[in-house]
Amino acid sequence: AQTERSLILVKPDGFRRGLTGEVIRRIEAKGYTLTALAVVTPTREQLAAHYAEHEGKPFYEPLLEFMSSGPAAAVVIEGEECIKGFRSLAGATKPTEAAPGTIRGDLGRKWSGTVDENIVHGSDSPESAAREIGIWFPGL
Ligand code: YYY
Ligand code: MG
Repeated sequence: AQTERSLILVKPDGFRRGLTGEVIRRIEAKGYTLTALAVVTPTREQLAAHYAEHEGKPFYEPLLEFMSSGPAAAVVIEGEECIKGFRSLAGATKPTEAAPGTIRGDLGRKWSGTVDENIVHGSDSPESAAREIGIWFPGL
């Protein structure tokens, strides 16, 4: 197991609901280190880069619209296998399917409509993490 970095976003729904502290509390309680932390208002360009893999999918435009709906928190965390570990903390993509005990399972409230508002994003691989950190924290 090796030390990794992961890029976390507290999405506009989570930020609006005042859940940024709760997400950070769970990250710290798990033992991961906070490397960078910022409140960001995502631009279309940042979101298009961040979600490039989903371009053309039915939920792509609603997703970018939702992600543009207000400020978010961007966080870089560090720790042993924290990429997979944070995704375990986050739970399944759909709040209806996310297990209790996870961020999305415990706190996710919107599961109907064209886009899942599921509170958090977490990188899914070391390559994604490096790319996403470059989008939200250029130069880090
Ligand atoms: O990595 P993760 O956030 O769990 O899911 P992705 O498959 O990368 O999708 C990104 C984002 O898009 C997801 O968090 C919600 C939204 N979404 C959706 O609304 N409906 C889908 N069928 C798939 C994804
Ligand atoms: Mg993803």
